[in-house]
Amino acid sequence: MSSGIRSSLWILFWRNKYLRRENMKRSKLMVIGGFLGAGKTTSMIEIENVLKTIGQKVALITNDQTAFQVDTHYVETQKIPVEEVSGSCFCCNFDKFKEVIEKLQEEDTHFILAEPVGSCTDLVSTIMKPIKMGKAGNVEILPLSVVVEPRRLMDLMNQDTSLLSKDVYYLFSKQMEEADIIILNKLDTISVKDRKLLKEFLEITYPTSQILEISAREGTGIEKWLLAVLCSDQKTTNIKKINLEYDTYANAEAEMGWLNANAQLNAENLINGNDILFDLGKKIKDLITQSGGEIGHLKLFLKSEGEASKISCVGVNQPIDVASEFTKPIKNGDLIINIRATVSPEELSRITQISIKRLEEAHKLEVENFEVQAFRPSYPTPTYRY
Ligand SMILES: Nc1nc2c(ncn2[C@@H]2O[C@H](COP(=O)(O)OP(=O)(O)O)[C@@H](O)[C@H]2O)c(=O)[nH]1
Ligand SMILES: [Mg+2]
Repeated sequence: MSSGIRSSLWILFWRNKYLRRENMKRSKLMVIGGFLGAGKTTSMIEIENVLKTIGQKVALITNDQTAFQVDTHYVETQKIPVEEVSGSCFCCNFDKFKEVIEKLQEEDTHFILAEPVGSCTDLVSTIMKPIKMGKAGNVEILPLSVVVEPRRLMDLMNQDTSLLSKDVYYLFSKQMEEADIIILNKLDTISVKDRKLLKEFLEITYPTSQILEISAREGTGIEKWLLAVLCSDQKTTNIKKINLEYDTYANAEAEMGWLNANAQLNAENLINGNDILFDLGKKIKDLITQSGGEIGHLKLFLKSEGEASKISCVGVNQPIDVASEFTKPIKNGDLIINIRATVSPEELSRITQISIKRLEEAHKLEVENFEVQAFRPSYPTPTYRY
């Protein structure tokens, strides 16, 4: 190829790239915050289900302090495009968050749904305002929604600190204070009377937030939420800068031990993957209860031959919830464990090791290539804070 042709092609390439950028539709970015186990991931999957019916291309961004995220793998099994920011929260690793947003924009994603770490707050100052100011490129930022679980809200309302400390409830309350829209989730789990009580409490305590009610599990209230988000005015949303005591916030975050692990399971004979996962979850839950801790969110995920099983537990007094199951027996699989609980990282590692060992003995299987990361979240140091 002559150098003339080569340089013409080069000019054409850059011209097309420029024109593509110019004509590229702005992606909408919806950030969904909320405490551990409130139902953020479940809600995002439901939102994607609604948006795809009108031809919208949707992608999710998951976030965690470290690798091996159950949410990412679970969303993938739902056949939804997903990107992960791991190693720190969006606010403390804004550059990575920006990189992922730009990648999804390049892929012509109409709607990006992003879930910050469940123990994160101060999102308006550290995420929403920087994005509004163009720090993550040409993306349209939608109002901040914060999902809330009725049981935790009831404890906050009753000032009941028997499960979580005052500092954790401070963080939980700050999450709602900065929200444009507070989403009271899991309506299917509460009585009409409690629903009324909680809604009134939210309206009185957070008078500048819009309160909506959903059941992400049943898919109710999702369209109304989307309507509220899309009818909002950019000028009057994402503006609630909270007065946040960072030392108390950091203490609250660090009260939780964090454990992420992955491993391979190999069985001698065919086994029931659903039973295995449930057994493991039950053992971990029992040991956390015995050690006097509260579970923020315990998630287990097992994948084998294109199928997966996922279970979750969001409190020592809460049941183990099965989100998806295998339809046939398995012989091996990839296991991911995510635990956030008010237990030291060392204790969480010990609990996990014991539970794995018992699983091997009870089900005649081997757990191999076991990798574990256990720690307490470090002091939050946001990239931007406006
Ligand atoms: N009953 C009920 N359970 C729900 C609902 N939404 C989420 N969950 C369950 O709550 C647990 C935590 O949900 P998840 O979306 O992972 O929470 P996240 O940590 O906020 O992302 C899972 O077991 C979900 O199946 C709901 O509307 N009703
Ligand atoms: Mg989640």
